[in-house]
Amino acid sequence: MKKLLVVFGVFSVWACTKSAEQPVNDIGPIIPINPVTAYTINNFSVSGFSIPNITGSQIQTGVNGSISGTIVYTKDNLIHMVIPATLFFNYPLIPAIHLVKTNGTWKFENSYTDGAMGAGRNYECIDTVNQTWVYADHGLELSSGTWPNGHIILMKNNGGTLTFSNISTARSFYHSVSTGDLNNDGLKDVVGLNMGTKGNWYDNLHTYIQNTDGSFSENRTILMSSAGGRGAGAVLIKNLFGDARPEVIRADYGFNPTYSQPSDRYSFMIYSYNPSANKYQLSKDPGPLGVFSNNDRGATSIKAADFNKDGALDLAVATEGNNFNGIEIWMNDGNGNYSPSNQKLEYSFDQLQFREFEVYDYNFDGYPDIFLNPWAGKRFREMNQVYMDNLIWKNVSGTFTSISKGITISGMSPSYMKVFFINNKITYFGIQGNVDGSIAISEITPNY
Ligand SMILES: [Ca+2]
Ligand SMILES: [Ca+2]
Ligand SMILES: [Ca+2]
Ligand SMILES: [Ca+2]
Repeated sequence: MKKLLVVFGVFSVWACTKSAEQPVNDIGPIIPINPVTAYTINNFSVSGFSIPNITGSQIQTGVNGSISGTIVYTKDNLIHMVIPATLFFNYPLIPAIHLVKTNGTWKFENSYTDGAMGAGRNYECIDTVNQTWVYADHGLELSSGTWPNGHIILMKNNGGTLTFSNISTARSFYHSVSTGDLNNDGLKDVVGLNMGTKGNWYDNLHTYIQNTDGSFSENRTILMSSAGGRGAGAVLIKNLFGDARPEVIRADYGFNPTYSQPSDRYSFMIYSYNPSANKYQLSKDPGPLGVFSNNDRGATSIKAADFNKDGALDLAVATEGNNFNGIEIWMNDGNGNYSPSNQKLEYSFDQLQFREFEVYDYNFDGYPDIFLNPWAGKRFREMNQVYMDNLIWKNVSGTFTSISKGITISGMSPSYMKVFFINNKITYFGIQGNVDGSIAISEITPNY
């Protein structure tokens, strides 16, 4: 049905354009169909607002530094944008900025001190109906002094306003977060992955079980991921195998003392629920199969999708390293055994930096495609131009490929771009904070 609507929509545009130029009863020479529009763009400026005790210049730096945390979602037919602005290396913390698109234009709605984050590093929507989101905040990376660390934060929509509250109890360097029903009570729980904590809970994975009143309680026993010193950078909760409970995937970051060669220190582990033990236990540890083939790398995010349409969920893992970021695809053999495919997307920093990526089947062919959220590099933008072709990794019948449509947008140089799928259409949001405290938003719909 979705596919039908899209095809019809495109056809309507052609039909309109054509009939405007050539009456239907004109039997003349065949006129070529007008070229399909490469993209549409709408530019906005959100200005004339202020945030208490924050200067325009701080809003500029803060907005431009929030590539990891900015989200866009729709609720009650309005499009919302939340920007957890951050100076990243120094105080003050900046209240989270809430923008809403009403009557076709973006407007400042409010700012929230409770939503001030040092670095909103990762997020997931825990409730799509109410648009409740969970954030992983790792806190400021102060240029001097002790890093304060941050919290797992719950963001709720209440009518037109937002509320923010801490799920976690002790401040930690939360780098990744995911949600799923671990204890099978119908309520989604939260696992935050930390790379250091101020408290005494030294597990990389902090599990918080949702209570019936919507609050969360820490649970240190249902999922213990003591991993012999293996650092971790990303977590995903997803039902990979065919039982009632989701699995928890924890991807390595940093040194793995189990492996002896510098080239094979990285991998991931999968935890599954064991009914007899009534807790999650390590079920798959694919080992050093060579995906993270340099010893300077670590995982920054994981997504699961059936990339080759064989019915078994595969994994896409983003990694970062010294002058490197990329995505690698691990295939599921159908029995939950994962092995790295030869499909890799690799960029040096001067080429393209992104944080992170989305998986979405934009052309509804059943093969999920990958979209990057870029913030630097000449394959993203150069000389006031943005190169849209490099932001999609198209899945053609299970094989990822770049596109060469030549979709280049001139006259813009956003600080970063984030992709979301609004009404089933790819929408890239180019974001740029300005020194007067205004925020420029470009909404781009590429015709990939
Ligand atoms: Ca639960
Ligand atoms: Ca399962
Ligand atoms: Ca598959
Ligand atoms: Ca597709």
